Amino acid sequence: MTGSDQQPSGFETRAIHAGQDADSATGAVIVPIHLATTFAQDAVGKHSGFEYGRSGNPTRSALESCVASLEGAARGLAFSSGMAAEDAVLRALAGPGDHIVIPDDAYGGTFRLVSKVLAPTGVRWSSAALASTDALRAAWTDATKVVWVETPTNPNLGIVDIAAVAEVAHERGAVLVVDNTFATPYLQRPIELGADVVVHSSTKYLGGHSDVVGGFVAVADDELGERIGFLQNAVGGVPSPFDCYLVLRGVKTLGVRMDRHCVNATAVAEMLVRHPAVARVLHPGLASHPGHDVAARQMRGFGGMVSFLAAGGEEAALELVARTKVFTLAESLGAVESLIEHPARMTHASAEGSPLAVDPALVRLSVGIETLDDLLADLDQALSR
Ligand code: P1T
Repeated sequence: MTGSDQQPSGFETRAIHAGQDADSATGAVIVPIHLATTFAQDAVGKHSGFEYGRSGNPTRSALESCVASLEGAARGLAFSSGMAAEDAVLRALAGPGDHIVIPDDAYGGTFRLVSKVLAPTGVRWSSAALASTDALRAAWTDATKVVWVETPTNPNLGIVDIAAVAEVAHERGAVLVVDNTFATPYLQRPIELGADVVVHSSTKYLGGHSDVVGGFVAVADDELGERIGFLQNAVGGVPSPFDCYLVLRGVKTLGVRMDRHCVNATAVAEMLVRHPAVARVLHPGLASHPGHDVAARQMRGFGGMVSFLAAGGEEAALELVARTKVFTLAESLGAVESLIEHPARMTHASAEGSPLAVDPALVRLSVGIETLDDLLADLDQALSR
């Protein structure tokens, strides 16, 4: 699969080949890390498509084509972090006086961006339990321009019906943005379900190895892509060529990694349900999860994240997250190794005291792809003391 005239169609094939033709100069089968910051022009404005490294870079272009293809998007834009991607999207879509609806359990960084960075510039916002379109309708104002959805949500693993929210947003002229970080395009493709924009923290499953911070925006519409691309070039939140290479390499194995994440997470969730030290397990794969049916409909698998409430409350949660050995106590998620964390004090500390504050008994697991028995034994020993 070397010629660009061949159009690979399967997901895993596109993950490995889309945007990644063999290098025309050398035949190298892997996209080179192009470090050049500037590109020679034959005459003024006559060039290969690349002029200056902030505006565009061949390694970045390969990543952008690949992930845009996986998301079924018209255009993809790689960013230096998930937050830089979110910032560019929201600035392109909402200005002073405009109103944004965010989930009532959004990622803490999204909440901080909206409430502490955009709100002081005059952007208005409210949070709503987006699992219900009634709650979305109730939050609506005449100035609502953007609906921001995460599904599954971080860290409560709530599920939002993307197609239902898209219908409400579109009948009222707003844009639907879906943060697809937890699901990845392997498990869920929001644009096919009606979303206008998809964002990622590619630091997570896309990169997949805890060795790169990155963000991604995929848009259904070229015109919106132009606006976000203009802002990216004007502001400069671009990823380095090496970071693009790392994400591109990670994406090649996304499908096989997600399959294993899903298998391991399901087994972990089932084990936790039976454990007396656990009060409640949050995982969309459990039939008892309120979003299970919607997740089964719009996702190909239920993902690698599992959260639970420690029966002994905050103190028990803080103790057990320090006791695991295979699960490393650390922020972030979505990589091959298993991580455990305490959202109220770690990833979601910025939401403390707000309507988005997280239950202090909550523990979040990013279930990795290690040997399942080792993961189960590790959690059991941490919970059983
Ligand atoms: O960390 P960064 O690459 O800037 O991405 C921000 C972000 C956006 N969206 C979601 C759903 C996220 O989970 C994140 C980052 N989250 C963590 C670091 C975390 O541990 O939850």
